[in-house]
Amino acid sequence: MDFRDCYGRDPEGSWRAPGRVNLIGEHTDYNDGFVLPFALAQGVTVTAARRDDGVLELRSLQSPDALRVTDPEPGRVTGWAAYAAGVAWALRKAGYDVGGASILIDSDLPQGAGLSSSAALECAVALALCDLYGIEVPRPELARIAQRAENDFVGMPCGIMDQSASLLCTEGHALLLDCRSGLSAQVPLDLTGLSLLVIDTRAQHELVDGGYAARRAACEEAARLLGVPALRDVEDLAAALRALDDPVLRRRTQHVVTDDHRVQAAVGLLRAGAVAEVGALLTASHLSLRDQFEVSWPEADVAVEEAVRAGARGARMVGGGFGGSVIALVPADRAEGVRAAVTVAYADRGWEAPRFTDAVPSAGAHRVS
Ligand code: GAF
Repeated sequence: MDFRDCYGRDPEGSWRAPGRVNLIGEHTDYNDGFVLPFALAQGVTVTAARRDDGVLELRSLQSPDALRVTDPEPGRVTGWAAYAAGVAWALRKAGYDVGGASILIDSDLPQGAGLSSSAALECAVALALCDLYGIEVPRPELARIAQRAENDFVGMPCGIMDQSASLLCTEGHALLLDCRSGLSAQVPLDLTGLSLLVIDTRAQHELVDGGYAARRAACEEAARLLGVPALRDVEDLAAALRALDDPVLRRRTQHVVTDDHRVQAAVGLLRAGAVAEVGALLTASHLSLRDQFEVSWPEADVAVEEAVRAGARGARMVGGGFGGSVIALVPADRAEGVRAAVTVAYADRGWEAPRFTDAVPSAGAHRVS
């Protein structure tokens, strides 16, 4: 089925926005900290044409639903369509006069695998609407508009990482983003001799359901008690941990502050060409996410453990947690062994077989035709 089959006319163009893997710096974005994601080759493609009646028509090759949204308002649109309609709403709220459109969505990103399929959808729609209506929005601002769609229209209190990764990443690089200032730098990610294996643990994640929001609220409460604007501002971790009475808030703070440090350390190693050395930081980040931030899940812990046992230089869960994917940094000649070890460990436990993809640091969102 193509655009013509759906809408009986030709499209005006196609736009593609990638999913992401975050190399390191998890749950640091909404603490005004640092992240280091890169864009995947997999993503969401939107094919679209303007409509002159303001209506948004939405179809997806991954869903049987056909939706017509006449007046996008929070709460009125649910499911996958809310991410697309939310972007039109957020663009209009930001003062950009985007009109209606017929939109066909296609994706080769697994949903719920923690690879940011929602942000990819938002960013592809955002680019399409801006281009169709001849509106130029700087990409960092477009990322904030897409984030607003997710925060205020979908109701998921995410940070700015995923939308920034989808819009700002470049091929062969990771994106060092300062989530407070919005300043970013491209950091070369040369994987020669290494494989960055994405292991879809097949435990689906659902971030709208409360665990993510609870983590965010705990971080904000810790910052408030410590008298700093955000956990990024904690300079003396030991003193901060002594000052917090609540052991849960102490654990959350410890994770955020140390993961911010790990981002800086990883950037130093990448810039020095010591990519394999980043592995140890990945595993340290995973243990922190498991034990201090408490967002890991059994399939991720087993994947990390088995990958490292089979020769990965390091591995960790990626994204918000509670399900999704793990990445493992593996010498190329050990990649087969790692896949086999994780597959056997899952089979032994009676779990659904994991899926593997080699991550290739790819281009950010762009017009395709
Ligand atoms: C999810 C969110 F959408 C991001 O903003 C980020 O907080 C991430 O979880 C955790 O690092 O992907």
